[in-house]
Amino acid sequence: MNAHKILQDLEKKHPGELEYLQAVKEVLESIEEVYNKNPQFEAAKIIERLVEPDRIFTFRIPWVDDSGKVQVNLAYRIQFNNAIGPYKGGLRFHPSVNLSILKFLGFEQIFKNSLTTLAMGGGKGGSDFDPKGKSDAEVMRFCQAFMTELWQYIGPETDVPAGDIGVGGREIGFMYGMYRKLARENTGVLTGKGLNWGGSLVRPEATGFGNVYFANEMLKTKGQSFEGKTVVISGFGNVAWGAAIKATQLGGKVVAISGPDGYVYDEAGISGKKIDYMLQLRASNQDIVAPYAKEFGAKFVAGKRPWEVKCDIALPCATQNELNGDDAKALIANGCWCVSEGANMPSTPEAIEVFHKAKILFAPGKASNAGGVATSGLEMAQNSSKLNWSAEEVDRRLHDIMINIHKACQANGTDATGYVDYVKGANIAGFLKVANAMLDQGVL
Ligand code: NDP
Ligand code: 2IT
Repeated sequence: MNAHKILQDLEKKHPGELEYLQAVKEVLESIEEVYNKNPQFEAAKIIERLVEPDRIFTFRIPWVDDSGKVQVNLAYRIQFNNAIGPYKGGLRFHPSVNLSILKFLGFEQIFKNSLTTLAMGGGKGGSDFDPKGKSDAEVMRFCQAFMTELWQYIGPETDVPAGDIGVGGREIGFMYGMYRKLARENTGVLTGKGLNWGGSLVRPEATGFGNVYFANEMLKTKGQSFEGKTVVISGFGNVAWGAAIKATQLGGKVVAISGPDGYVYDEAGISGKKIDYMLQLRASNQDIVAPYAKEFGAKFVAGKRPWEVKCDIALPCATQNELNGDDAKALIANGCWCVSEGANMPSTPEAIEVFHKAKILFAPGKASNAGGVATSGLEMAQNSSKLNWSAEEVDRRLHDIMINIHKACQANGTDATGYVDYVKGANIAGFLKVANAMLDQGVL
């Protein structure tokens, strides 16, 4: 494989799809050496078959808002690769959603799902619908309209969507209801369901918990733990919330969270009731974190990201490319020595280079945020067997999965000096399983 040549071809075919090209470039660079050592991959054109999705569905969603006006949104479902299991991945509702963003997310999902050790392929979908300022009734009508189109492409053994930015329990509920009505069946076709209708305990917390479990494994390699450490988190959504709970439980002090409007600095630590308040903020559909500062007498820094706050551990949990090279330098200058991504691709390539040069602990999202989709896989297992597991059982399995992903990264990413390049490790381990499955199954 000539990674440079493949990228050049992709740039020509998909000009302007910056996030997608960024995600592909990172994987190609990480796996090039292993790929070229195994000529069977080249002979089967594995990489050419992996970088393009199996198929993309694009559809239009008309719906009626509360004032009686007709609104039209655009939506997609990308089925990227199902060599090791049904397509699996979230749905994102955010005005920024476009094909490039969903293709990057779907591509990353292939390797992430492979790392979980469970049988799940990669997929992603969503819409440019903006939940901000919408009433519950509007969200319901949109979700129902969305599902009247999506339902024909998905199924419990075919393609199993879940939540992502802008899609939480409420949206999954509205979509599941419509699917059930159209398909006339009750199955585990979506994950992140409510507990009364097939959901799994711990799924809401799982991405954030998993991220902290992964970070803890990294800290252990240095004989350290979360105890007494200062933690900065970006975002205030589902992932940030779970990470704040677990980091606090393990003895860390979370001093910052953020939103598109700026960040909150709470020197006393964001714990207990204050973490519960994050849920209220999200449910308000207002898209701002500032009210936290007022409620709890903390400092609000408008228009800034939290990477200027002094910390030991940073957990970026908001969105892609939210931490650039300068932010990375600022973190390191302030003493940060562990960064574990809860979001998908939050660090730019320049930021990752800064972390690697400084030899700090750095975990890429496809490894460290895999706990969310892994627990979706556990929800699917419970649905198939028509059983519910206890919170302890799910959490134990999630914890084991994160420990195993950490081991896989170490096994494939440790260099001659003993430094672990978790990006390389995650990409190689995730890739090999899928590539070998594709080889076994012939040219498809
Ligand atoms: P939520 O919608 O619950 O929260 C998303 C957070 O990111 C919010 O704080 C949101 O603020 C902020 N955000 C979104 N877009 C932007 C933007 N363009 N600029 C600045 N801030 C932004 O989503 P999740 O917590 O579920 O998702 C967060 C990240 O974690 C995403 O990268 C997602 O892909 C990833 N992830 C999620 C998993 C899950 O299970 N939910 C699993 C694995 C990864 P606002 O909405 O106000 O813009
Ligand atoms: O990015 C992700 O892994 C998710 N949004 C969760 C996907 C899932 O199927 O649970």
